[in-house]
Amino acid sequence: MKLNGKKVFILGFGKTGQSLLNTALRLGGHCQVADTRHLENAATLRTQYPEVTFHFGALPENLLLDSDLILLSPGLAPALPALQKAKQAGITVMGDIELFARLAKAPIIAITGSNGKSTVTTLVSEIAQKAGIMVATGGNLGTPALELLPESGPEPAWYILELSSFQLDACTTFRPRVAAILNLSPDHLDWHGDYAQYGAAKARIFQNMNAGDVLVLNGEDAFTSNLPRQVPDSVAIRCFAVHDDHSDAYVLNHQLTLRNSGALLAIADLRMQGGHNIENALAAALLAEAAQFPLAAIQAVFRQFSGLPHRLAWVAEYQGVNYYDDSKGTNLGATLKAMSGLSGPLVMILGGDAKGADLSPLQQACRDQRAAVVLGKDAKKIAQLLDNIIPVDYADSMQDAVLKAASRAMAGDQVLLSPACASTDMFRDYQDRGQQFTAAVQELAGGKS
Ligand code: UMA
Ligand code: ADP
Repeated sequence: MKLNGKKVFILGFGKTGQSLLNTALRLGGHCQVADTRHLENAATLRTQYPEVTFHFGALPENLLLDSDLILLSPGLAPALPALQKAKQAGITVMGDIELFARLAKAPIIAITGSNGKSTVTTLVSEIAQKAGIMVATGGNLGTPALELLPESGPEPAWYILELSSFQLDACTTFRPRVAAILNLSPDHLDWHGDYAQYGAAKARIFQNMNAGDVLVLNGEDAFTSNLPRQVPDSVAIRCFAVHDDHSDAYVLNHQLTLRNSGALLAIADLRMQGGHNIENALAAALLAEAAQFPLAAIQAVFRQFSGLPHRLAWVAEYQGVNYYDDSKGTNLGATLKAMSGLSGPLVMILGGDAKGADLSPLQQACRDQRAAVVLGKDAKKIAQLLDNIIPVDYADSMQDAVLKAASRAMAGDQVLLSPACASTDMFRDYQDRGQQFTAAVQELAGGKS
């Protein structure tokens, strides 16, 4: 693919925008960049990329309409009026994953779903590496997909990509050879408009899959278990379902089991904790099997991998109360799973940006819990839901939230940070939120953890 002399407009200049610009320049495009923020490093950027025009603030609609190709960062919703006009004018609009798909030659394993993507992506990547197979892993997980393409030298045997609904929404020809949709629960509804469109974006992962490709689906999830009728007939579907021994991956006699290979590992030997991680392990095993990664590598990784940080991670015990960091619980589905994974009355730390979600199922889930501490943009919305159910305190910082949670907790309780919300209204990202929680808990516990 060449962009020689083409007028390319890059929208959004975060991690993805940077990778889009570098790639478009390499392909010979004449590039302009627009970002609605006023970036602090604007002057440096202009020196670093003298051939590129940068626009900060309102999107320059006229210039956009004069371009040949628009390359879109995932955070920008396609409903933006300027983008709608560009599409109507026949200008091609492409996301980073679509551009990546047109440039990459090696096959792709792609993982999406509302929750568990990063865990499953990391598991599959670790399995390949354990088996000595060269892979490049990224996407929504952190390293933008385009940065995985080698500037010179051979491509890896496989690319392993975690994909968000935003990224899939901007795909047209992208075809993974192996893919998974892990589950669906409400998230990013402010961006997509409604739940149906959010699900439709996820389903785009298989729109171009074909003969020889394998799609892994969750047989026990309301959305994914209904997808097979939409999947092209030529695609092999593999379902995981913890409780169904007619599926392709399930639990039987306390063993993770694959239909094609039999018992894989005792649940007790799976290092990751929590029922949701049994689902994640089954999904990863089916993906690894589809890519023909060896069983021994799957077993070894399942025994060793303890989970990613900020996913239901134990932080400390203080005065008989255990503190858990699930800062990556950024939507309702994740928080409900995290809550069901812990026993004992919980003191919940909730709140942030709910992204337009209806969080009312928290009422039922909090009924037998000790208390809640709420913070961030949607604190009031959550407090109103829970006010008549459990005691609710407002906090104005993470340190304040931890102190208030500690004063509500009784010996034997657990304090769980699983906010059901995005973090960026108060924190740099979910890692920053989790680190602030951990620091506050460790300070409370006097450095003991
Ligand atoms: N911007 C605008 N106008 C807008 C919105 C954003 O100009 O209307 C600009 C911002 O000012 C900023 C830039 O766009 O300068 C940010 O771009 P972006 O929001 O597309 O984010 P990136 O930095 O490119 O990071 C993205 C993913 N972020 C989102 O999809 C929001 C990262 O996932 C991903 O790791 C990275 O690409 C590499 O692929 C983060 C995420 O929160 C972890 N993802 C969501 C999730 O997991 O729930 C989908
Ligand atoms: P994602 O990348 O999709 O956000 P992660 O693997 O980072 O998923 O996990 C994020 C959070 O989602 C975890 O902290 C946990 O609370 C929850 N979670 C993980 N796996 C699952 C699953 N299979 N089903 C439901 N919730 C899950």
